[in-house]
Amino acid sequence: MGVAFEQAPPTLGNQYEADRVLRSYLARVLPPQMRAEIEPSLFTMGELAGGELYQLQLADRLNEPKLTQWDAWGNRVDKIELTPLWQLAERVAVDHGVIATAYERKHGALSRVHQCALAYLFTPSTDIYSCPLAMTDGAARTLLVSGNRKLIERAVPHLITRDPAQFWTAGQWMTELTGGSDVGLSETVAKAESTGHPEPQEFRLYGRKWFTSAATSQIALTLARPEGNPPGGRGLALFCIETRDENGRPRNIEINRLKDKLGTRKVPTAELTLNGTPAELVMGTTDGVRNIAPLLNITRLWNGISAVALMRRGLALAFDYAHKRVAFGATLSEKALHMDTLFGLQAEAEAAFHLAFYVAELAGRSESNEMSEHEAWLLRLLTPIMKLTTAKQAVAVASEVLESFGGAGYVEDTGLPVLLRDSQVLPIWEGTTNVLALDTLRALGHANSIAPLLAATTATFESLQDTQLKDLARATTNALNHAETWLRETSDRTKVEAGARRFALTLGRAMKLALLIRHADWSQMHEQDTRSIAAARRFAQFGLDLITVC
Ligand code: MFK
Repeated sequence: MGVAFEQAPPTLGNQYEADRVLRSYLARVLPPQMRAEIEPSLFTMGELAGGELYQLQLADRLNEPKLTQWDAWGNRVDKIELTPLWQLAERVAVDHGVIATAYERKHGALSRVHQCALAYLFTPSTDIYSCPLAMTDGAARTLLVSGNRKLIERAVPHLITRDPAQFWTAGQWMTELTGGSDVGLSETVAKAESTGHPEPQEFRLYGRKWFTSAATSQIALTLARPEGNPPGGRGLALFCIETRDENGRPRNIEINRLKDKLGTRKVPTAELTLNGTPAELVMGTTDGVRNIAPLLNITRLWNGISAVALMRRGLALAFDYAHKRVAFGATLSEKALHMDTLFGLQAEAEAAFHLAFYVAELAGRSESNEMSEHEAWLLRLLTPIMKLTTAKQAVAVASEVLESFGGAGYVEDTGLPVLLRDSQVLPIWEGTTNVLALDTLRALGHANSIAPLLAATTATFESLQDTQLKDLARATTNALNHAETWLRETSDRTKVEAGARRFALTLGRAMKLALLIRHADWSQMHEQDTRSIAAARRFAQFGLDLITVC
């Protein structure tokens, strides 16, 4: 009898230990003392992500959240039961401070980097539990900057706790039937209740929310139009809702159904009717879109961190498998073309990583009030650029990762197809590519120039040692120069709008390469490691200047 052919599956080790890019980055940006203090937390999360969580993720594959609308006695209950993976993910996230770390601020501004590193390790093994975490983080930040003492005291301690019994998640209920991008079209009405006192006013909300992710949250930040307010985003106000009463019943909220989505199947995304739901104003009776922006910017950061995390997971599996799979007489790792393909993907992921974590650094400085005016401008500009470009890369990389497994990548019980389905949400939610390309123009404001970005990037290149990197640096500044000239010389606003996506993609690629160059130079000098230089060269080969090629 011949021996049956059996294929060894890909496996994962400790996902912190195995991640050269993360470890090298942290060695550059963190003071040694801080790195020594936080490494145990990253090591533990890396162990969970490659071990217990990953095993449960594979076992939990077919489970989905369940909505029960009625109990046996005819009472409307609208309960959602989460899957075992998500129940464990919540405990792990809270126990290990995946939100709390950013707010305890034990290491000042760099606490945000620590938190994002935890989130990056945690995310790929938890089937987008990053969604409720992102919104919870964004809600905490939004409430803190709102200055609303009552809500800060009531809600924020629950959002940032390390005690699972006290933990609340927050939802972000923005999207209505009228659309997800043009939030100003929202039709939900806020009716003021007469309290007999001049202040504070109480409100009840009436309307339908069409795409509410993670509908199990204890609170939600949402937009509604106080009666008499004008149409558009300015006429909306930002409200905070406590979703359930002390008996766990929805507070005049009906969950109509859960969405049947392409991916993110563990996320209980619901259609809701608000039928007189009590709601508290967060700040002011107008300007809801502006007031909810801190939440949007935090969830966009999470989107980018999730994008690089999913790319990393796909590549960890693909590289491992390449050492196991034998075809045409050798392992795939011995095949020049297969490895060349994977190294191309690695370069994309590595460049994306540096932009996402750079935005995390800036966000941390902003939250610690350590930010210069220039950095505040950079954070505002790079957040949409980072979100839109990393999301696009995540989809492309996930698709190639599946292909690198051949047929196995197309078969559900390998656990691989979910990578592609889940990545596909990243360019859609939290602002599509085009909406964020327009937001990039909005971020430039009246100055309508990227000259400060160009100047800062050129300045970081001055200390470069490596000649190959100096060449790549020239290509980067050329691309930024080109984008600046295009913006300056295009006076027709319709043409600027039509080119906004190419403009934003160009800035994104150029900034990724700039950050990769800076890191590669450091890594060569301090770690005698030239792999980041190889990644930078490879990333540049794919093209920098999308304004000219599209
Ligand atoms: C993996 C984890 C990912 C996270 C998971 C979360 C799951 C949740 C799923 C969702 O809820 S997805 C739905 C998310 N929805 C969006 O992201 C909305 C997308 N649309 C936009 O972002 C539009 O650009 C926007 C709604 C903001 C446009 O609305 P308007 O009313 O046309 O905005 P307008 O008038 O330009 O701006 C109003 C104010 O807000 C301006 O300030 P001023 O009043 O001072 O002039 C803007 O500058 C300000 N603003 C807008 N976007 C901003 C911002 N400020 C700072 N940052 C921003 N990003």
